[in-house]
Amino acid sequence: MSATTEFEAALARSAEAVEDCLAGLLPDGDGHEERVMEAMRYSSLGGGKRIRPFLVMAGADMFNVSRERSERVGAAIEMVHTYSLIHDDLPAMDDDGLRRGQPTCHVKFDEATAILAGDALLTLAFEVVAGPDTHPNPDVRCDLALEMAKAAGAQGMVGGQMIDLVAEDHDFDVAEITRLQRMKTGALINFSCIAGGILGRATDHQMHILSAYAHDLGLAFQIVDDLLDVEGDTAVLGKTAGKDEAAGKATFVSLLGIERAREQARMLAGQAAAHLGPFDDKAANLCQLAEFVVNRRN
Ligand code: GRG
Repeated sequence: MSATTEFEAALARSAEAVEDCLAGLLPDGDGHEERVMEAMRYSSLGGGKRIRPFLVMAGADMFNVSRERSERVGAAIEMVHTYSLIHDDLPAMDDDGLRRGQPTCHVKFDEATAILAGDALLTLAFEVVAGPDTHPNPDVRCDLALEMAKAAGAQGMVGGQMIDLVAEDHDFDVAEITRLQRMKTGALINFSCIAGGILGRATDHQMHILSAYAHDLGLAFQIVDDLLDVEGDTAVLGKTAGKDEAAGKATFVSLLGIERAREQARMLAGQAAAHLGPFDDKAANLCQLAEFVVNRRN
């Protein structure tokens, strides 16, 4: 089996494992609250590349953490990610009708249910991370919850989303776009990369390496997202293409041009993998993921 095929198989296996874990963790009630639970399951199950859980699990594998534990943290970060997508698609934000190839949560259900489903997913993510099955040591669980809160909150993803909303009325330069994206997309990617180290009680030096990898990977991921918005096809993307230009938003592509943006993404992915040198072969999956991120089509 070639290295690429092996990696794709590993990605598919990890997506399947996180899907099973999510299915077991998501509530499935039958009272009057059933509708919000249905919406949570609708948006969380059966779609998405599951890159963030893969980062958690591949990182945790380097420290010999059991898959039972890392899958729970992978499922939790996927819940936070799914909440952000549900809320981002709302009419008050990006107002989109298509996500992961199917109608967005508020279109399938209604706005109020979509808001509640997002809220409940975010809350459940913390319940999962704080649960004793995630790690027997409460300090580890507390560290995970702390870092996940920082990544999701006003100094991370929510702050980045706020900057993105005001960006439409400003002429942002590359430095400002980089800061916005480091918060909006990079913060959750950073948490996903360091979570394995937290679970595995990595040294400060090892945590530093994981953060350096996350920094470059997150930016590469976002540049490719901008490229796909320009060059991608709605059917393949599973979400509406061409939205940035239609909204008149400055992106890495509008500021750098297609070729320089692509070059920059490749350079960052290579740099991300290079940071992992000290982990040798143990980091093979994380190195391959960096390559996957720049070659992805959706
Ligand atoms: C509403 C608090 C709040 C935040 C929204 C994440 C986000 C912030 C908005 C999503 C809009 C967007 C297209 C962001 C660019 C990067 C990104 C998060 C893309 C989607 O992630 P993928 O490609 O999606 O991992 P899948 O569907 O594969 O999980």
